Amino acid sequence: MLKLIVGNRNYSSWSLRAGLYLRESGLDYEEIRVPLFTGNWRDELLKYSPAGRVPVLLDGGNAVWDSLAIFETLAERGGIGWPTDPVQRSRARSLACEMHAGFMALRDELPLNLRARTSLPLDTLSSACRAQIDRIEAILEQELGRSGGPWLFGPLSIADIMYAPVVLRFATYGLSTGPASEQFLRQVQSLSSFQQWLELARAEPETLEFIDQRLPAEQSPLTLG
Ligand SMILES: N[C@@H](CCC(=O)N[C@@H](CS)C(=O)NCC(=O)O)C(=O)O
Repeated sequence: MLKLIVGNRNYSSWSLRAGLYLRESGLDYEEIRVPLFTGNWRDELLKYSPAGRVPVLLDGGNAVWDSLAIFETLAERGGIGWPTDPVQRSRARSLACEMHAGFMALRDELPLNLRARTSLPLDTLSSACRAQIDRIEAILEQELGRSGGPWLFGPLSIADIMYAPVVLRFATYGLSTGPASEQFLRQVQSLSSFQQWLELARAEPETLEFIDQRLPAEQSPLTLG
């Protein structure tokens, strides 16, 4: 059976993507959690993948690491793939790669923290981060406008999986970024796979101070969200 190695479900955005991908693809698999930054997590991860990062897919004796490699591999086996139209497909691939390789300020300043809710004024963010938020809104607005929804290219595709965590970050930090982000957020939250993941995230015992400290002191992520 396929095995998927994931990190902390509350904090790891790449694990979330892979978890959504496998659940939505309806593939039979087992999830193994290695909580990052906890105990001997690094040694534990290195047992599964030389890259030492999550997610990792174990397919018998074969390890597939890095999210896009996992999605491409499983798309060949009936998992969620790309739009069928070649032009749409190349756009979807471009957007997926843009997410995979970029948005660093946004990642640094708005770390994933699914169970937390706070309100972060936009002017506390760097101009690079604000420009990246604007870029996300523009992407979502353009693609949802073009496809008519419910997902970026109509049916759920790898591109949607790539953009799902970013709107969840906007929800955590109470950022009102625009109607397209809000529409896309509602769509992600409507997935039973996401609700299941969130429930597991809420039940995780560990907290990561360097992420939680992004929240005002009086707001504990364990009691909010
Ligand atoms: N390019 C990788 C990124 C994976 C990644 O950075 N995962 C984070 C968790 S979200 C991780 O394993 N961090 C461990 C570390 O920073 O050493 C992918 O697409 O899967």
